[in-house]
Amino acid sequence: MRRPNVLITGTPGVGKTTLGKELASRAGLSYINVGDLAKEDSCGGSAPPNCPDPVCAAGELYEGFDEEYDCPILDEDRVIDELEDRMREGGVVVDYHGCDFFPERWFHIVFVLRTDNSFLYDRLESRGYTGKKLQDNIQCEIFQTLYEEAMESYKKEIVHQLPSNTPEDLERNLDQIMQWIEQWMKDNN
Ligand code: DAT
Repeated sequence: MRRPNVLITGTPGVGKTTLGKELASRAGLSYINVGDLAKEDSCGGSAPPNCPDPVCAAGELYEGFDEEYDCPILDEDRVIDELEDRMREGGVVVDYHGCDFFPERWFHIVFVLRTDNSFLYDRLESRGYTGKKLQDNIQCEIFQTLYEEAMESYKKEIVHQLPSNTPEDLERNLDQIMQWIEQWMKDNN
């Protein structure tokens, strides 16, 4: 049975993980958080390239550390190699705050979650973001950076924006995506 690959993208804090995990669970798909992929080893993702574990796969998925933003820099080519087989099989929900480095052929549909500033500000603040990191993420949402990145990276007709402000939005989005998946499965099997 063929199953679609779904990309959930958007600014940090818009609700990708909340939606992605619930969607995967309801639809019986697998869920991959690309940011967490590299953290699944003993260093906890916090310390590459200085992980004490000599065979740490996590360190291999990073190519450095961004001091300004206090976050690891993904080695995009290695992430792609790591995921290729699973993506070819299908049935994967991918969650990441970037989308231009994935192969276009991987995804059958792309959702860009959007959140109003006031909501997003509160969510990022309660996540402990402050100063430049907080401001830059808010600006990323204002400039619809991820939406434009998605529109440039995939066929426009497979890219959809979804509001992600309230729990009602979440439920509506889940219902809509579930319907789309069911239709895709009918059309492709
Ligand atoms: P992301 O994965 O995009 O960084 P998240 O799923 O971790 O975002 O969500 C960030 C916070 O916002 C978290 O506390 C859950 C909450 N949240 C997510 N979607 C929401 C929604 N539709 N309505 C209200 N809160 C939401």
